[in-house]
Amino acid sequence: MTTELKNDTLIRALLRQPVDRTPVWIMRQAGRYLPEYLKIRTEAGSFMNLCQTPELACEVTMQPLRRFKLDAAILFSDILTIPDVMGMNLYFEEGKGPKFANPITSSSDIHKLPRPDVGESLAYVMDAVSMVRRELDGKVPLIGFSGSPWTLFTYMIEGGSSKTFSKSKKLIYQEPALAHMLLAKLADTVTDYLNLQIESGAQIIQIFDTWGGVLCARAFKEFSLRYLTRIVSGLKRENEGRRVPTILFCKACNTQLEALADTGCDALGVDWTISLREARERVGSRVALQGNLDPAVLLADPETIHREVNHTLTSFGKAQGHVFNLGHGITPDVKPEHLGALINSVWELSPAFH
Ligand code: 1CP
Repeated sequence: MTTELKNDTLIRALLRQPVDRTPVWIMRQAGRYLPEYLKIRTEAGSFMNLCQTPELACEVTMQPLRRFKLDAAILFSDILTIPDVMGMNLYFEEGKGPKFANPITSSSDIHKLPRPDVGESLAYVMDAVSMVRRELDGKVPLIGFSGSPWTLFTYMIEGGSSKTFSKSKKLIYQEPALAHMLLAKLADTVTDYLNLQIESGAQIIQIFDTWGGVLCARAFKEFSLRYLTRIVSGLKRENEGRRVPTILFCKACNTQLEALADTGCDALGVDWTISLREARERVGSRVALQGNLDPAVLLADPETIHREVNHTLTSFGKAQGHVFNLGHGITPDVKPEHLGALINSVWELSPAFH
């Protein structure tokens, strides 16, 4: 496996070093908006089979890179592989999102959850990481990822997706010690998992706190931020003689940007509800920023996309430390050509900002 990196624009931008254009990658760049993904997904039979077969996970990771001039690959997997190997047995019911064959129904179920040996039970993820690195051959860096402890906790306690997060919130308010026990176990597991991804070849790490924004400010600090900080301080920060930048993406957490910038991460992913100008003013030079085009812009025509890309670049302004991305994942109803238009616009417009 080569350790040479032909395009390190993304790593440089995440470390706030000079670049000659703004790097771009897209959250959920491999997925249901691509017909070639849907084909493999059907052949694989189930989403879990796709994740658990390194050859298929590798193929799906590479698909968007064949179409678009992206500055990174992101490993194809899911954040819910951790609860799966803690014994909850994850499955996806068609059109209904994630479910667990062994849901949590009592406090004693929570006590019984093990700290898994992810090197063993998630070896298929590490195999996929090594395979993607070989396939990339140093073309662009590979991003590894995990869910945050709080976001994993919500899926585990709710038994799947939720609109109200009632069970998770009841637990943190009524039984905080029990909640902390599980969150601490998740934080240590996530740290092991991410360090193994780094050792297997992941060159950048992103942590998704998709549901941090449902907590009040005080609960966010106690039940999410504390564990994000613990993970960031436990991560291996260098590998193959290169810094491994860490990105925290916390959706709907814009009131917490300063605190997130103090976790020791290199970059913050921001959603589209804040202007990059304001986000930059608030975090200063502590971290790079990633984002933050509204994913719905991709439903509009290419001229509109071009104009909105220009707005996003202008909002960040002429400075170091911007990574172009959406403010959340691309949705399945987007036409692949529209994503192509976005990426071409970033390549065309961004040199003027450097
Ligand atoms: O059948 C299918 O094809 C299922 C769709 C799908 C896909 C394409 C799921 C199920 N997961 C994924 C891949 C995935 N998930 C990636 C791949 C890499 C890439 O970005 O290209 C990543 C990074 C994730 C991470 C993930 N999974 C998050 C955090 C990111 C985010 O978008 O907020 C979350 C919350 C999940 C849970 C999950 N997995 C799948 C679904 C449908 C969901 C969401 C359920 C919900 O809305 O609560």
